[in-house]
Amino acid sequence: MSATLPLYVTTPSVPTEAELVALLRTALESRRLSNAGPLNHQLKLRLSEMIKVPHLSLTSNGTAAIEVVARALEFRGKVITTPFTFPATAAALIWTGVTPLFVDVEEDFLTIDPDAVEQAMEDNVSGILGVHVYGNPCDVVRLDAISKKHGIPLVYDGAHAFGSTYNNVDVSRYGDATTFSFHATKIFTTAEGGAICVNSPELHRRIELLSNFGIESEDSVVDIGINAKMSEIHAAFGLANLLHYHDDLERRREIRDCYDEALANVKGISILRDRPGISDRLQYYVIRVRDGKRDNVQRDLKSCGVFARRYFYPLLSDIKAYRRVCPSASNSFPNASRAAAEVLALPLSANMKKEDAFRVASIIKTSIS
Ligand code: T4K
Repeated sequence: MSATLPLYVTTPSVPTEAELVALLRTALESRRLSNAGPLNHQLKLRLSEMIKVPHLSLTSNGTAAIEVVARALEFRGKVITTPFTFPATAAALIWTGVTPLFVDVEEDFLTIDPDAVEQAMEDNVSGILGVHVYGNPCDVVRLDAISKKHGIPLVYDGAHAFGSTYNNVDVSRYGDATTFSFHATKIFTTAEGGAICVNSPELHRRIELLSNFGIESEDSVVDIGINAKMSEIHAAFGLANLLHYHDDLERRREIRDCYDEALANVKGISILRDRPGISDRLQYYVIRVRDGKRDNVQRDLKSCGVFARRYFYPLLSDIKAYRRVCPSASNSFPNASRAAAEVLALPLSANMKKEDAFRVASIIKTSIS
């Protein structure tokens, strides 16, 4: 059977036209298009039940979710985070007037290194923002202890981690708040969208207020909020997509297993490990290509119609615009720098066929041999 070309790093799952129209009808007939409409309510309920979290707010995207959390937790001064991430993580802090303080990541899982966090602590640090990179949870136990010891909030950017559990508990139950992205490239998508999960009802209330301009009622504005709301159209898209969500995960598992089989023990390559204790990591399939061959491999894949991505290169700490405003806790980030030079996210989506994964693996093997 022929492969599905071109192959992008990810391709969104979409509902059928009939499924989408059925859900959109509610919005079209009622003309309720935004501001906590019934479809938002329904999606919120479905997602909270699905991942078993007490408080979930929907947002317009994953970046706005981080901004709202930063305001809700009154981040100021510096917040310790990682340079090995998508620009949104640090940009959201900067846009709320907070300075990201970069520290290195752990060698194995590429999540923020708790030792580096501890070493970077200083008086004007008001929080920690870890990133569950590629769905691998941070070392939530050690980070929790550090945040409690210093009396500062702990937040996770879980843009890649929707639906993942760690020690049988949804990743978003750890820390004070977790943000998700439901962008088109994400495992569960509303086209554009995101969510914030928290355990505290008071924090949840504040987040809901801040996401809607701080408006409490028609005659009461209690805070300086922003517009971070999800529209009813996006909520409809999400609800329709949920109809296939579990099947999509199963398809992704099949593709992951094919890659695992085809790329095991290939000299010059290692497959990113799962942190022990996690359920599934199906957002990105990431390999590390050693000996400076990563960019060649990416080029060879591209010439065959396979668009793998160097998530995350360059490191934020190497980008001029970030260097200008973000101090670094150390002069170098050896683990993050090595990762930025070696990582390659291979195509992974529910639309792929098994032979696609074997074909990608075979191009890689030829490229590095
Ligand atoms: N924190 C982290 C750790 C994140 O990774 C992200 C986003 C965020 C926060 C912020 O969340 P949002 O505010 O975005 O909700 C993509 C996504 O745009 C971005 O959401 C994501 N991370 C990042 C890792 O990937 P690009 O610049 O790589 O996107 P692009 O347009 O090159 O798309 C990648 C591939 O996906 C394309 O080659 C084709 C395919 N694609 C893309 C889109 C948009 C489709 O098939 N359909 C589509 O509609 O950033």
